[in-house]
Amino acid sequence: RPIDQLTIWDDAKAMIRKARAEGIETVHERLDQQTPHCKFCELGTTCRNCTMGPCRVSEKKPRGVCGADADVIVARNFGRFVTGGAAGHSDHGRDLIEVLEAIVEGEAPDYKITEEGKLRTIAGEIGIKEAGRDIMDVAKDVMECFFADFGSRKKEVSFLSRVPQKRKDLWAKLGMTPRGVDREIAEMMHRTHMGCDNDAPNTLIHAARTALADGWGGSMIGTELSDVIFGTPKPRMSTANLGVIKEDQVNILVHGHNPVVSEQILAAARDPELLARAKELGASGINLAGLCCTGNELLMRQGIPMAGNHLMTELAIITGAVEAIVVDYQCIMPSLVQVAGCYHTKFIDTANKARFTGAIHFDFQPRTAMQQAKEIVSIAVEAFAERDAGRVEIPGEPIEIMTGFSNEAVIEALGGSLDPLIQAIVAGDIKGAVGIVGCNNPKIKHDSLNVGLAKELIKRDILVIATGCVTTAAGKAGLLVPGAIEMAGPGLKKVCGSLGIPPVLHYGSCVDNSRIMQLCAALANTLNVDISDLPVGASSPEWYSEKAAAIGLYAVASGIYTHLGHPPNILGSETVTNLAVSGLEDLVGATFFIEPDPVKTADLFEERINAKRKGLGL
Ligand code: BF8
Ligand code: SF4
Repeated sequence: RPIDQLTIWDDAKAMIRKARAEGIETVHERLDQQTPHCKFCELGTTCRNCTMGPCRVSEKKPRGVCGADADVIVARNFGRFVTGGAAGHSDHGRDLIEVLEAIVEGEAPDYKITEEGKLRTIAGEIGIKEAGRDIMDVAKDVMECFFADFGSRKKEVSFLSRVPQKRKDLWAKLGMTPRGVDREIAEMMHRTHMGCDNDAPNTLIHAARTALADGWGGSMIGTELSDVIFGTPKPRMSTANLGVIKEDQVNILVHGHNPVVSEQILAAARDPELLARAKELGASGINLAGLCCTGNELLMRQGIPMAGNHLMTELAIITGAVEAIVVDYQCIMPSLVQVAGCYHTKFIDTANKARFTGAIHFDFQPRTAMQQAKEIVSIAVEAFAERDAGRVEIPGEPIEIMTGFSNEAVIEALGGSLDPLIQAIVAGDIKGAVGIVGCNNPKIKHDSLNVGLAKELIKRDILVIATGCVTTAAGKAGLLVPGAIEMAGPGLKKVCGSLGIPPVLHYGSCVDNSRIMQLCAALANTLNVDISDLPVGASSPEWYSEKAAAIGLYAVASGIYTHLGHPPNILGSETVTNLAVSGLEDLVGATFFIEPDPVKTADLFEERINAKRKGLGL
């Protein structure tokens, strides 16, 4: 396909052109090779859950060998899909609990409890006594409570304490209360074994429960403990796009999700000895930049610049100026090893659960974190000598962005409570809010919908909250600076202008969608209504991953009207599709809607928000 159809960005276009000139294959060529995709798989009507099959069902052959019909097969496939996402986020959350455990046990010399106050607040929220107790004792109890959230002995995960009672009662009635993270994940694998849950709606209810265990369990634990250990984000300025890669420096890109690794790489990149060695080799410094969600983690807390989102990861290496790409897990295209192999770039993986053939491997551990991080940075520094200056091309100048909007920071900016925000909503200056979250997908022109929808919404005085890969898109479009109020409607312009904040707020990585859930719950609790009564929405316009599906489903199950730019592989079942786009309204007070056009999407959000405002008497 012509380059102009692939992306809206000049930096991306320049690098795709360079890749083609140098004969390097990217995601776009591979998508072309894979198109057309299998029609049965697209519809969700294939099953490989046993060896009587695999089966493909259709009108002509409506049942698999075991007798499962399209409804059962689609529901099982979607259930497992969501569960994969919930497992990814939640296992990331578990890694943070393990770091907290190592801190408590004195076995993580390079990590500490940075936010004692936040840890005490969390303890209070989950029913652990903290007043007058030593912080390490509190940390131990919090750690044990969160580990227990993963098991099966609890009636509900701890952070359900944040959820409005009405919503909790509804979940209890529907059998949707998340009891334990691992429990719901394991139960979904059980239910979808041949001969178990053969009632599509029942399977989907459990899919929602598994997603809720992610949103109010694993992800929320991940976010909150990351804040406790690395600091709660505060507003600050940074930059984004490939221009953040520096021609005269050793460039290290961190990619993946977990700040446990990337925070240590950042600290090691500031080591004076390594800096001296970099200078000896002719570099003027060591430059760290982020990709995807671990980039968001470092951006939110440390202001580290963002090189790009999902579809920029291959292209960042193609600048020819990247000495090392250091990855942990999730959303790391295996192709990066091959792309790195076309240059002097070292590809370094750090997690035993996410190894890449051909990578330099580190089994990154809390006990040895800094020493390992220094070794990794040293590999990058030495690679500078191998760089081929003739192949370096860094497109574009970095764009300014404002980041660091945690709920704590927002409340502080509002003067200590959510009241001014509620007043702005009541007055109609802010009509409502939509979280735009998630990914890129090469099937959709890169960032066209992410940016298009954000612009359309702020024009209509709808505040946008961005996380995940949407962040970089919004940033590059100039939407993450206070000056972006010029693109907003008059009400939003007035409110954001007076607070000095952008009309699109960067709320963090994908696990940080839990911050948005917490904000919605807090608003609902303040107003004494359910989350489904709020004038809010969620969207993932260019989503691709299992994790995005889990996020979408926990948003809907929490009562938030949720947009997807393209459908999941469920259209082969009318029952499942109808439930997703309409039937869920009666159950949980919200549905999914699928719409590829950003203007129509904004219309639908506006309609919904106006209806919710009316419901609240506004
Ligand atoms: O968790 S937005 S492409 S990087 S899945 Fe992945 Fe999607 Fe990016 Fe982060 Ni989220
Ligand atoms: Fe076929 Fe049923 Fe086995 Fe699936 S579980 S592969 S539909 S026989």
